[in-house]
Formats: sequence, structure tokens, C-alpha cells
Amino acid sequence: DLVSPKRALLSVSDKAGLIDLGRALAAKGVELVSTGGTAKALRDAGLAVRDVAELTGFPEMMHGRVKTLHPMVHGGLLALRDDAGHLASMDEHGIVPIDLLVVNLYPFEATVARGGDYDDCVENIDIGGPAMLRAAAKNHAFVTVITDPEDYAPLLEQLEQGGTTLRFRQECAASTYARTAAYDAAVSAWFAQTLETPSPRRRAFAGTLAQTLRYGENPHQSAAFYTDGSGRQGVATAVQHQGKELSYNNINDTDAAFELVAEFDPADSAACAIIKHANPCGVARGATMLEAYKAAFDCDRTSAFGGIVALNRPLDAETAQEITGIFTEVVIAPGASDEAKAIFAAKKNLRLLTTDGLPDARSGGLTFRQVAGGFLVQDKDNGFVGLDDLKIVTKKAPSAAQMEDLLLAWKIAKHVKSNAIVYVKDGATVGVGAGQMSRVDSALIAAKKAERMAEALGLPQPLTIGSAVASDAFFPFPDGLMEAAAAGATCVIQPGGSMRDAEVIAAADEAGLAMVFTGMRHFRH
Ligand code: 93A
Repeated sequence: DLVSPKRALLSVSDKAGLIDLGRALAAKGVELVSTGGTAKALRDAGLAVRDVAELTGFPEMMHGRVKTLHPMVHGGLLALRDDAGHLASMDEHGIVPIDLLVVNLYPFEATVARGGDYDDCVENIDIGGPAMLRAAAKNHAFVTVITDPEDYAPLLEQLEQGGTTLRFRQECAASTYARTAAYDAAVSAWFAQTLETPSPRRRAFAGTLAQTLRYGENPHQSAAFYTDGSGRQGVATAVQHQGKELSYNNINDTDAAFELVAEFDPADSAACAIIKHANPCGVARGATMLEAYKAAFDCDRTSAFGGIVALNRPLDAETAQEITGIFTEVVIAPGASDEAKAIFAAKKNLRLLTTDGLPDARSGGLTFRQVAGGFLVQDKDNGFVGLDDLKIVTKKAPSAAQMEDLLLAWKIAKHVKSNAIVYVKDGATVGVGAGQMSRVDSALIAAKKAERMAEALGLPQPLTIGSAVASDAFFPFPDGLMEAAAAGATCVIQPGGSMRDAEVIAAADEAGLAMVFTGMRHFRH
């Protein structure tokens, strides 16, 4: 079942590796047929090439929109070489077989990522390329199809062995359909975002393999990282400066950390988040990044060990120095100074990732979750409440300083697994209760951790005394609220909307708390 190609059609946007491939094929006596730009590149390198226009008898037209969409091309790709009828059709119409197809597509995803305008993006939707790729992949019994320059070397190895094996052609076909599916998914995602009301019904989702991971959440699970072509700033676009490869859990946690700090406008203040198991164990704002990091670290020094640190401003030297004080897995920031990089260089196991900017916390998009037999798709939680959205429901109103802490606690609660209870004081978390099945337990655990931290830091009392507390969903009963009050919280932010709101408000009044309702819930599971 070895196929040794006689004729290859090359049509590539990414010209990397093209000349070497063309040379190697020509040396094996393969006839090269190409579209405009690809043919020119090959010719410029001194290779003999036939224009696809010569094959089709039609010039490339409409600014290249129609160049390979022709039976001479598609017949040559799709004809079954062992079917008398197909062979007769080829004969009748002068169709010649094409047994090797090398195509990579117009850079649609890159055009979106660099902020190309509407017309630019539309023009970069490749039509002829995917059509050829899908045709050749269908006819993998006879045709070899290559779409990734990374596969040029394996192809040449196969040809060295006398031709491509069926297994190789099947693998190439599988990669090809993954590529065309991801390509169309990127187009539909772009449309969904471009239209004013993005709807999960109007888009497909698929990704492009970016990295094969050593393993998944656990060592017995294999795993990979796919990018969605959106170009959204974050772990997918980050440059890694040092340290070993990111693991599945690292990527997950780094994403959680960076999305959290992206909630804080770097023009207002420095902000730092430390993440463990996808939950923050410390988040703080500060006049400087060092101040923010130290305050975040002091929330829960125990959990911060081996954590992931995200910053909303570039990493500076003094913060870098402070971070090296304990073992940290990953640091991600929108940039890093040379001095900071030099300090990290001594820490071989620490990974430093930098991006060109923060992800837009208010942008739309979808999130996915796999369930047995399907996917759950929803809008990303980009909900936001400001001062004007808050309703004071208690006799006591929060002071301006308390309001700031309440809004900070609320922002953070959105990034904590439900049930989420977050205590904040003076711009920093002082207790985080995450992922409990009961809200009371989340309140209790956060307070308990604050007590332990106070002991460790030698403080006279836990930092929850006099704190602001946020709850990601309403208190169904007064009990959770009372636990927070017992921990020393003096003001509360929560969605409201419980059947027993009146009871909960009365309890807050009795305890002398100030409470505000957001009217918005931030479940995160
Ligand atoms: O505009 S297209 O959708 N129409 C076509 O008929 C067609 N055929 C190949 N784009 C088409 N292509 C694409 O052109 C290929 O997928 C490849 O990305 C690109 C190569 O063009 P050139 O050889 O002119 O650089």
C-alpha cells in the first residue's frame, strides 16, 4: 500500500520549509504544481513548477478567490485509482492524478489575533484550501495530504522508505480534518464575537493542538493543550522564559490566576493573585507590586507554597526577589524587567511567563464543560457590578473604605469555586473559603484559616476582625452570615434574592452589620 507520488500540488500561505520540501520532492522526480505565490517562491529558488492555471485552463481570478476550485484539481485529488469508471472519467476529461497535496491555509486566526478589520478577516477565510484538504484526506487510500510544515520531515522520511504507508496517510487525513474543523470553528467563533449578540447556537468549537502534555490532572491520564484561535491574551499566548514545560494543572491554575488579576485595571493599582488548585489563596491590591504580593502572600502563607502567581503589571526586580523567597511554580505577568528576569534565572524550577497584555475581563466569549455525551456551553461570566449597582439593605451603610473592600471581595469571589466566602481588609484577602457544599462551612473555613495565619504571623487577632465579606450567592439562612459576623466581618456583599432575605437582613441589623445587595450571582463550579 505504499504510495510514491508522481505529482504534488503545493499551495501554502506559510512558506516555512517550502523550498527544502520542493527541492527534496523534485530530486525524487515529483512534478510540482502550484498556486501563484507558492509557484513564485519555488521558481525563485530555481525549481521547475507548473502553474495550477495551466492545469485548470483557467487563470487564477477574483484576487485569488478562485484558483484551485476546479474539476481538474478536485478530480485529480478525488479519483479512485482502482475504479474503472473513475479512470474513464479522468481519461475523458484529461484529468491527471495528484497524489500529494501540501496545503496550509490563509492565516485566518492570525488575522483575528492581530486585530484585522472585518473585511480583512473575511478575505482571510480560505475556501479553496480546505476544499482541497478535505478532498485529499477523503481519498487517503491513494493521496497523501500534508497541512502542517512540521509534517514535511516525516513525509520525506516516508518517501525515503519507498512511499507513504496507508497508516501514515490515515494519520495525515485525521490531522487534516482536525485542522479544517478547527479552522471553521475559529471562523464561527469570530462571527459570534463580531455579531452584537454572540450566541452559542451560532458557533462551533474546536481547537488546534498547541502542545502535547506530559500527562493530565494525574499521571495516568494523557493530555494535550489546544488553542482556540481567538488570540486572547493569557497562558495560550504567553512566552515562557525559563523552567520546565508547563503541566496540565499549571496551565489550568495559571489561567485562573491571570483571569483574576485581569479584573484589576493596572492604571488604578498593582494587583497580585496567588492560586492553588484553581482557587485564590491570596489576592491583594497595592501601591506597588511588592506591596500587593506581600499582602496576597500574608493571606495564607501555607497554601501559597508551590502556588501560581499572577500580576496585573510587569514583574519588577524587587517583587521578583520577594517571590523567590518561597517555592513558586509559575509567575505570569504582562511583561518583566531584565533585572527581574535575571533574578529568576537563578531559580531553575520557576517558570516565568510573560504576555503582551492582560486578557479583557469584560470581553465576551464562551466557556465549555464536558458532560457525559455532550458539552455545556455558556457565556463567559463577565458580569460586573459597580458602586451604582449596589443596594444598601441594612440600617447601617458601609463607609467609603468599606465599600472599596466590599467591591474587591466581590470581584475575587467571582473567581473562587462555589460556595465562595471571601474576607477582605484594606485591599487584601484575609480569608478565602472555597468549594464547600455548605455556605456556612466556607465562612467557617475561611475564618479558621485567618486565625491560623494570625498565630503564624504573631498577630494579636485574626485579620478578619473588621473585614468586609463577600458571598458569591445569597445566604439562604442567617447562619452563614452569623459565622462571618462571628469571624469579625463588619460589612457584607451578596446578591440577595433569597426567600428569607428579610430574616437575613434583620439578623445583619441585629449584629450591627452593613450589608449591600448586588443583584448578581457569581457561581463558579
Ligand atoms: O481564495 S481561496 O479560497 N480560493 C482558492 O481557490 C484557493 N486555492 C488555494 N484560497 C485558495 N488557496 C489558498 O491559497 C491555499 O490554501 C493557500 O493558503 C494559499 C496559497 O496561495 P499562494 O500560493 O498564491 O501564496
